[in-house]
Amino acid sequence: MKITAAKVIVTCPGRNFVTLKIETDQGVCGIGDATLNGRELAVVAYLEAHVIPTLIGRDPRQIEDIWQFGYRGAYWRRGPVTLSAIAAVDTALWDIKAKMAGMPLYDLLGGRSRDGVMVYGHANGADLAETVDEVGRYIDLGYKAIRAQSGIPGLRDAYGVGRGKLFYEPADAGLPTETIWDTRKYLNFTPKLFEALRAAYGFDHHLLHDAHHRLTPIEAAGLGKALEPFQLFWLEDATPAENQEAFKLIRAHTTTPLAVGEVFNTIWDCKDLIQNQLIDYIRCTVVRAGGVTHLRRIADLAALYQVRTGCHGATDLSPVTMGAALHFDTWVPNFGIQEYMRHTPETDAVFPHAYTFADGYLHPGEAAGHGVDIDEALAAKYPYRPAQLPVARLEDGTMWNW
Ligand code: CS2
Ligand code: MG
Repeated sequence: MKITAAKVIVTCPGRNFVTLKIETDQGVCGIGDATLNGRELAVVAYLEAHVIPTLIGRDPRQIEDIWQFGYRGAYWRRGPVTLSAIAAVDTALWDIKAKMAGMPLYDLLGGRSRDGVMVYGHANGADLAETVDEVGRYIDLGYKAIRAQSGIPGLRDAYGVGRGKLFYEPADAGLPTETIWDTRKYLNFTPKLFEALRAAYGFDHHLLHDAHHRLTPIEAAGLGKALEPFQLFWLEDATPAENQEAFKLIRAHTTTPLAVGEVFNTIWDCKDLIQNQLIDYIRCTVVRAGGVTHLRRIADLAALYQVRTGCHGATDLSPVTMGAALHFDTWVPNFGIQEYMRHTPETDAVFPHAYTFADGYLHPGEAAGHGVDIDEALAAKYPYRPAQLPVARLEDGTMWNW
């Protein structure tokens, strides 16, 4: 069996997505997501110039060897561009293998470990009252777990609060929008939000929150401690994790569970955090961390330390990543939760998929492969549009983490 062709499809049904399609001499094709939000064309160039030529003529069944070739063969290891490209190839090859086997991907990985994949949705509002209402809307939609982000009094912009509600999109401009950040205002407000949410809805639902890398370790420790009475499912990206040791300080002060890793690319980025039991959930997902092949390795390391998975699932990960992640989630023994930020109907139409939502759970479906396709004719109607994520500055103009 041989790979005969591979091509990159860029489409923008409201936001940009990059998809790799691999074709074989047996007529079976597979697709993989290669979207890197705000840096899409870097991955396109990497795939087209450096990866696709090495795939032609290879046996698509040799998923492991092709992964190792992409990783070791690059010499310049790691990084989001390289690992997104490797992930796209890997996802497409697992899709092909599962289609050849006539199985949904989760069956090929080792079979079903659960009946459904618990997801969390994104509730966000301009202020506390609106955010409380939005969380209520998600409860009414059947969600068991909800992430709450709110506008902050006295701050013009806050992370996670979009113009839209069910479908907000942060990469909203051709050049980065400049937002203003104030940690003091955020720390004054956030415990009040969760106090109000628990007062309104009780303790039966899981509540989550994303600090989006904005805090120093000691500030993060203080927030975790202040949130303890409200029993969060997790506090995410409390402080940047380039320095994995920073989490020792947070951990020493709070029992609020910690989640990290949406920006990680490999097992090396989370090795110390996992082995030192400094986190509770690892956020890596298929496209960002080298595909199903590498994500499995991260999950297996995490399992040794009772760290559970919590795959990133924002809208900048295409339905192809969502589909593949749902198969992974259905199989992985140490599953925790899956993020589910809904794609727009336009995006769903470009990527017809087998997965479905019901009662707070996503189900990968029974189609052979990962169950997600691309409608190329429709994709071609939405040309690429430059779009970048915002940046953040402190009130005095200092650059901060968005
Ligand atoms: C966020 C993301 O979903 C999350 O937890 O942190 O929305 C993140 O901001 C985007 O994926 C960036 O592209
Ligand atoms: Mg996040």
